[in-house]
Amino acid sequence: ARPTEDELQAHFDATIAADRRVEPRDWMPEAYRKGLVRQIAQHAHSEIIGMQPEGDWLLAAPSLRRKAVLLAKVQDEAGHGMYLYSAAETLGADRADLTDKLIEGRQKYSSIFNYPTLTYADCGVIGWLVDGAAICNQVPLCRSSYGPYARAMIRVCKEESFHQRQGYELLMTMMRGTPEQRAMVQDAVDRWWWPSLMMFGPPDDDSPNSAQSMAWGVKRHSNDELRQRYVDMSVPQAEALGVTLPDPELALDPETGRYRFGQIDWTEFKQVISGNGPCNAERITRRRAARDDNAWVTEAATAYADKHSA
Ligand code: FAQ
Repeated sequence: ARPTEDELQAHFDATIAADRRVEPRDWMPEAYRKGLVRQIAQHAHSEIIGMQPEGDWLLAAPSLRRKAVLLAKVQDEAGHGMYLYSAAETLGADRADLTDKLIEGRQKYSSIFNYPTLTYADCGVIGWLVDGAAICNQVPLCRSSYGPYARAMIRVCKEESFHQRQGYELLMTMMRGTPEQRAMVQDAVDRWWWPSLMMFGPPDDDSPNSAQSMAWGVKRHSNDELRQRYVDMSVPQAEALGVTLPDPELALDPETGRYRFGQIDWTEFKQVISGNGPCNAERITRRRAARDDNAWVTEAATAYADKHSA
């Protein structure tokens, strides 16, 4: 006899309760599937849109070595995006459809990629702070309840760790340079610090998806918990680098051993995620052009595959 809906639900609940992985062929509640597609698609879109801020410096990186490093990093981001779209496909999503939703503003991507890269130091700061925040957020996702997503995160996190070190190394080099170079690093830190804190999402009491996502073991820690870990991790790194984080309220709390920090500008965050950040329009315009200008490649590849399977 085929299992009833109740039996399927009970099996799913038992899988989650025992901390085993849910796999593509397993039965899962529709809301679990939908929630995962939402998060994984948003994550994939972030990787793809995230190629643009650093990509803007590919032709202007100051040496052949720096250019090769940056090119490799940006290519890794494309790879992460492809990997994540594949994970979304195991849930029945269609990649072209997800891309259309991104371009039409029906799916989000990380707020952080809506800020401009004004100087080359921004590339170093993206590696250090943005990849640093990404790691902090994604390491726990390696234990996410959905198998394909969790496994994708293992490789992605290894590469992000490498990205973070290349950013930090770039900044260390600039900090050993001229006063102008050091000022450039400090300026980039001043502009990226607060947006990097927003990457972790709204505060816990204003995070509509958190409770269900954590009950299902998709997310393992709350937004505020991961943000706090990130602050605690970044302060000593800033000291070692010799830069000041732009927050006068940042101070070690002797009782908890954690850093207290100032108020995040949630109005700015809401503006950015609703499409009104400094670079939202530019990012989407470019993504749309890439889709449209390269449609012939997809068409040719599809025609070739059809011919071979015929
Ligand atoms: N930006 O209820 P919650 C990278 C949305 S790293 C934009 O708390 P949730 C690597 C949220 O989707 C960046 N939107 O949501 C790289 C929801 O809207 P919805 C990507 C945000 O899902 C480095 C609403 O606000 N990483 O790309 C943001 O429980 C360097 C309410 O929020 C990931 O995506 C935001 N910052 O928690 C690449 C990690 N925060 O969908 C290139 C996986 C929240 O209901 C260069 N994702 N929203 O319309 C996650 O861990 C979670 O989805 C959170 C949000 C923590 C981002």
